[in-house]
Amino acid sequence: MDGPPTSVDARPYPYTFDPATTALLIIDMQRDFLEPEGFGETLGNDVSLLAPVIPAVKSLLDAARSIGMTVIHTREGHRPDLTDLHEAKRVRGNPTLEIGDPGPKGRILVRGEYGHDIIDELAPIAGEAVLDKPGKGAFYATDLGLMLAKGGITSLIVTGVTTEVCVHTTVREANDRGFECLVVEDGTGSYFPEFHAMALKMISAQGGIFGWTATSAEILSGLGLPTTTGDAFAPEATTATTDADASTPPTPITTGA
Ligand code: C5J
Repeated sequence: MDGPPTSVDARPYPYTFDPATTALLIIDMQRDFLEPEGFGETLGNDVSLLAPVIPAVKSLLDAARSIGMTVIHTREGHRPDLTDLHEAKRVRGNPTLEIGDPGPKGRILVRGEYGHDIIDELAPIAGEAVLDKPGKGAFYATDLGLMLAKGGITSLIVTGVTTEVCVHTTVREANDRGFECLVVEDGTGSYFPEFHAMALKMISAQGGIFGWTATSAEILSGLGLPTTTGDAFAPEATTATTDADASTPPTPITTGA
């Protein structure tokens, strides 16, 4: 990954970063949010609205794997004994099933359950951190800050769901901690398209008050990679510098907080 800094066409102005000090952060691409019968649906949302995000995130995940860029997946959820679940969050929204209740995909938003895990299309591979978080922000009650500091990461390319909730909270937290954030316009999504659009505008407004936004194609182009998905980015077809081994399941990083 040595070379000159990468420059990406972005809003409000080009985003310059070094892939060696940048992490692809994939927020909460879990069955509980993207598939029927999970947490998102219990709150009355049409979860099919998030499906279009998947190809853009996949294209960036494949690209990151191909160049050995750090990848961090997050999952929102709670310990099976729910000791990390605020009462306020448990009852919020008057859901049809509360967090911890048994559902068709396992207990709602509980770690270790099928519904809590990341969708098959974006399944982590060895060498990629999986960060479990009890809140909306990825820094709250987790060791993400420590992981980024240890890895020398100063810049984040942020994808995932939902734009105005966990993505926005995390970007705001990251911004206050001194990280540069590039939020992927087609690699983030919301149950409310209007919130998605405004959330992106909020990030790049005022000269980039929280960061930058760009499309996945703009990022791939900036990296000098093809903008179509497919075998060209498959990790096994590249000289990735990661120690990823698809045959070994990753070890989830669970926070002790
Ligand atoms: C929500 C999230 N929307 N990952 N979580 O509750 O954005």
